[in-house]
Amino acid sequence: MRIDILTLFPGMFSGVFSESILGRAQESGLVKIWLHNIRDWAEGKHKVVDDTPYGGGPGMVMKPEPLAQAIRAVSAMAEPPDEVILLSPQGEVFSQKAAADLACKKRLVFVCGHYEGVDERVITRLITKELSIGDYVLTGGEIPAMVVVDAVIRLIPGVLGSSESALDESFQQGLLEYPQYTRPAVWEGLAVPEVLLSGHHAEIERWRREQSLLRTYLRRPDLLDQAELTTDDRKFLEQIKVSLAKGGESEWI
Ligand code: 4GY
Repeated sequence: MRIDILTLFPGMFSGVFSESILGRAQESGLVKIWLHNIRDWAEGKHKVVDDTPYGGGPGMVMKPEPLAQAIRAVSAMAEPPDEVILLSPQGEVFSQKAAADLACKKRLVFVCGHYEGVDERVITRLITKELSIGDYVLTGGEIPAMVVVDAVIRLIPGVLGSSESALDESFQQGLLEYPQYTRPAVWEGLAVPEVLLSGHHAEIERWRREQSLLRTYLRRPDLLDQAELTTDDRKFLEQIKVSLAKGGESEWI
C-alpha cells in the first residue's frame, strides 16, 4: 500500500512511523508512507497557507489554492488514489470496520487540516471521504491521521507476526477483549484467575468468551446489538442480567 500524508507539520510523524510495527511494515516494503509539506505548494516569499474567514469570526481558515495544488500534485505522483481522506470532527466516525475497508486499498491520501478549518470548496472538489476519530476537537488532523494509519496498517496481511495476530481480537467479533495476565501468578496479592493456570483449553476458551461478554455488557452494552452472538452467549448474558437484577454484583465482578 502507498500512503501519502499532506500536512503543515511533517515532523510530527517521524517517530510514530519509524518505530515498532509501523517501522517494520515499511522496512519490509508492505507499505510506503510519503510525507508532504502543504507549504511547499504555497506561493510568494511568505508561503501563506491560511486566511481570515469570510463572514468574520475567530481564527484562520486554510486557503484553497495551496491545499488543492498539493492534493492534485501528490495524487499525480502515482496511480490515482483510492481515497483522499480529510480528518475532521465533521467526518464519519472511524471504526474497526472502516479500518478493514481501507486496509484493502492500494493507495490512500490523507489531508491534515489545521487552524479553524479548511475552505469547504476544497472538500467539495477533492476530498472523497471525511473521517473523525471521535467527538472532540484537536489542534490539527495530524494525530487523527496517525490513528487511522496505525489501525489500517496493522490489518495489512503480513504486517503482524503470527504472535501479534489481529484475528482474535477486540471488535473482531464486535465484543470487548477479555482480561489478559502474564507472570507472576500472584502480584501484590492479586492472583491470576485459576482457570488460566489449569491447562484446560476448552475451559479457558469458555472463560475468555464469558469475560468478553460480561465486560461488553457492563462497559459497552451498545456493542451487543451488533455483535455476533451464539445461543450459549445469549444464555450467559441472560444469566448475568437476572443475577445483577437480584443484586448479585460480586458474583460477576
Ligand atoms: N476529532 N477527528 C479531528 C480533529 C482537528 C481544524 C480540521 C477529530 O478527526 N479529526 O479534531 N481535527 C481539526 C482542526 C481543521 C481538523
